[in-house]
Amino acid sequence: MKLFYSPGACSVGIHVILEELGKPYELGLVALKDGAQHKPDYVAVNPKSKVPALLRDDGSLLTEFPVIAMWLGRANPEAGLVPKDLEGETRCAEMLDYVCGTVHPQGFTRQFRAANFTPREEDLPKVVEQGKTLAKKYFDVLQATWTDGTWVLPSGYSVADAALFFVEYWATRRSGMTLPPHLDAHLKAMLARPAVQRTLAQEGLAA
Ligand SMILES: N[C@@H](CCC(=O)N[C@@H](CS)C(=O)NCC(=O)O)C(=O)O
Repeated sequence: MKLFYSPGACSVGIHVILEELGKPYELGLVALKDGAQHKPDYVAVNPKSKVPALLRDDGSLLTEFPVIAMWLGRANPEAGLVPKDLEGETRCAEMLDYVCGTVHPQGFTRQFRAANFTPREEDLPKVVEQGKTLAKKYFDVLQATWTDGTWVLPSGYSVADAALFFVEYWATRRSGMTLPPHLDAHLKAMLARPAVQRTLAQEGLAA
């Protein structure tokens, strides 16, 4: 398997899952800061020009964070990273979808790629502010609906934790935000995991 990633991008969550699984994989660097996602060699691999993308051993490519995360979890049941019961799996998918479909694009893409949201240069600071306001609102929803314990699911650590991790990491390391208590404790618990520490070190990111 080969993970196409960019340091500190949302692909860091899939990188964490691969480290948790402990099976061999390769990393393919797609440096977003250099626009590598639009260069022909990567577009030939992933026409969507996004990371993460996972090249599987059969040569097929998977894209979209929630799908890659669920596939890795389901393909490696012994790791216990996706609940086996219907309710647990559904709640796991619910968090993946919220993080990747709402918190990431509406909260953080607004902050990091404000120009995607307005053609008017004078509006860029407002878009960034709007992103921060939305991200705070989404984190407050997660705080208010937190079930029990350290991890996203009451049944224990899952791929949903790796998804929540990347937006918590962005919030605190890139956006200067303060997380509400459950999320702050969650981020600290994530940072204490050896798989997360290896991932951050491999991507050259601060713990
Ligand atoms: N829907 C995709 C979104 C992935 C995404 O937006 N990735 C960002 C990095 S965090 C990216 O590749 N951005 C490059 C660009 O937009 O040009 C998913 O969930 O995997």
